[in-house]
Amino acid sequence: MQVSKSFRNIILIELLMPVTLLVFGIYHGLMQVIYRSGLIHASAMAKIDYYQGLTLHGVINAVVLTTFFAVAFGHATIIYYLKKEPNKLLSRISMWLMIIGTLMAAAAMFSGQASVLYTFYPPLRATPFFYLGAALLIIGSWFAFFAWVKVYRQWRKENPRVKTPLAVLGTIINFTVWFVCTLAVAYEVLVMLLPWSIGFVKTINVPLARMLFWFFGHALVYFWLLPSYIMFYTMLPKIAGGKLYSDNAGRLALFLFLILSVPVGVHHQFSEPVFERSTKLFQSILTYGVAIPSFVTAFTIAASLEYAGRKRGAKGLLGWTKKLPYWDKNNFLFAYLICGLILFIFGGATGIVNASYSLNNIVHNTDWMPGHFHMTVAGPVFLAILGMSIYLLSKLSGKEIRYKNFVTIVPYLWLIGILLFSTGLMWGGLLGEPRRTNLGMTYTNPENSLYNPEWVPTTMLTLVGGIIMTVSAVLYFWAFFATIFSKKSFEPHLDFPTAEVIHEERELPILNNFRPWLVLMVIVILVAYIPALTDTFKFNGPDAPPYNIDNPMPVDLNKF
Ligand code: HAS
Repeated sequence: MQVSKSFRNIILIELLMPVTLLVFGIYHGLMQVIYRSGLIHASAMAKIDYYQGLTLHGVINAVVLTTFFAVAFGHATIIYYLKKEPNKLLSRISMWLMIIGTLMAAAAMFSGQASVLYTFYPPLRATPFFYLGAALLIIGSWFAFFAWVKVYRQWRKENPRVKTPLAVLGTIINFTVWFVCTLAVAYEVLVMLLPWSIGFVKTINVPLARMLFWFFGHALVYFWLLPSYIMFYTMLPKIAGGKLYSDNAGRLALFLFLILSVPVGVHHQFSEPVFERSTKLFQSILTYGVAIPSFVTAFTIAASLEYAGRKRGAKGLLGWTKKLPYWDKNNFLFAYLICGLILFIFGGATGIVNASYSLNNIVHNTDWMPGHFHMTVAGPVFLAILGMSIYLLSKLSGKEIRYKNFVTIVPYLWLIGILLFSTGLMWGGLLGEPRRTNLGMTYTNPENSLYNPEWVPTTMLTLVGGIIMTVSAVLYFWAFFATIFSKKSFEPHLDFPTAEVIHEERELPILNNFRPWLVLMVIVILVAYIPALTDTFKFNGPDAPPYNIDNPMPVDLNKF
């Protein structure tokens, strides 16, 4: 279908800007494995300090890239499936707020005044520009959502009997979760961190700030994940050569995310004494609950892929796995989505380990954790973003993708890289290797009295994985930027491969109505978070003064 020039530009800018920043994000990822393996024993490289690089890596890859992509992909799905364009003014305001916010946060990080990692836990303190930038990025994404709600309501009025297209349902659910969870982080940033960072207030309630962060932080991971789920349900069966096994299953999974994505944040804080055991137990149970929509997805998508494989002539129990279009250059999206799914089998399993209160005690704050989350956010999420970004870039700019061989091989290299990298991290984690630590300065430096030879093979394996991932990313950038700089060769348009369903299922009104799910969402959040909130006031201890990452003394000591 045709898309107006202004929307084509909005989407293309929202894809181009984060992919360009990603060059720095990937570079700092490589630096992490180099520092930690002990290949260098330094606290900084090219005047960028270890924690500054780690902050750039986390914020660019996990916050900027994912938010921009979710908005760009959201615009594309709304326009394509509703055949209507959202309000242009709101969409432009959204884009500019996100760009300005990102530039402010980037300037703060590059200047070394915001080395607070992507979780920006107080009492670590950043310059106010960082917090303002983060707030603008989030608020900008809300404007896009407001524009979609408006256009969706119009569409609903005009099509009262038509089922909401699955991709649109997914987009609206995703941004509802996002809107609700970002209210908490907006409060944390604007009401707590910003005045404290400017110096208007001297101290901060650390447990409250962390709780508000994780209210946002775990829902954030599903905000990253749902665009990939939209692709798994609506596009993957088609590009695999088959059909979707169950549309109702997809709707159910998406609605379950609406009620269960937010009220699980305390599972990141199991080791914090501020929460009562009952608060932790309840959120731990809900965490097992939020794995259910992913199990539903695993079975539905596996059944859809099996159908595709059998249609391609597969025989036997597992013959279908060999008949899928793994190496089809003209259908490269398949490779990105299947590699993401394979990684998510391990990412999901390790998440379930984390959810157990007792097992969590062993792995929390060790390298197990980045091992887990690179098989989720750097697995299905990142690969779907890469695949879809170059796909949309080509369609909306009217340029043929250059170096399709590279584009097709990227996800397989990435898959191998992540498998080695995460195995190294998780193996190290089980041996007590700490996360967020420049191991090369001490534990992996034979000259240092703290040297621990047990962590040499683990960090070396992580290094090999990290190098393969970097090679894969370089090939992707090569193809992406070569495509941008190539000549236009066809009329720009928007087109998504969209799967039909295998059999028409009975229409269940509950799966086409947001209201009951929204009510349930509010109830579950209140039940899970009222005790958590009360705990942070009951057991919080004295408020904390600000610190910088490189100094164990509070900032501006004279004042405290
Ligand atoms: Fe997690 C920590 C629990 C999912 C990301 N998680 C993190 C952090 C991040 C993160 C970034 O309970 C660290 C934050 C920090 O900096 O401290 N996580 C879970 C659970 C799930 C889960 C239960 N996490 C994710 C996703 C993420 C993500 C998704 C990003 C996108 N996570 C935790 C916990 C912690 C945690 C604790 C805190 C730990 C601590 O102590 O700090 C579940 O949602 C997972 C369910 C997934 C499945 C897998 C389904 C499999 C599918 C693939 C099927 C394959 C097919 C292909 C069909 C049940 C869908 C077959 C075809 C062939 C050809 C083979």
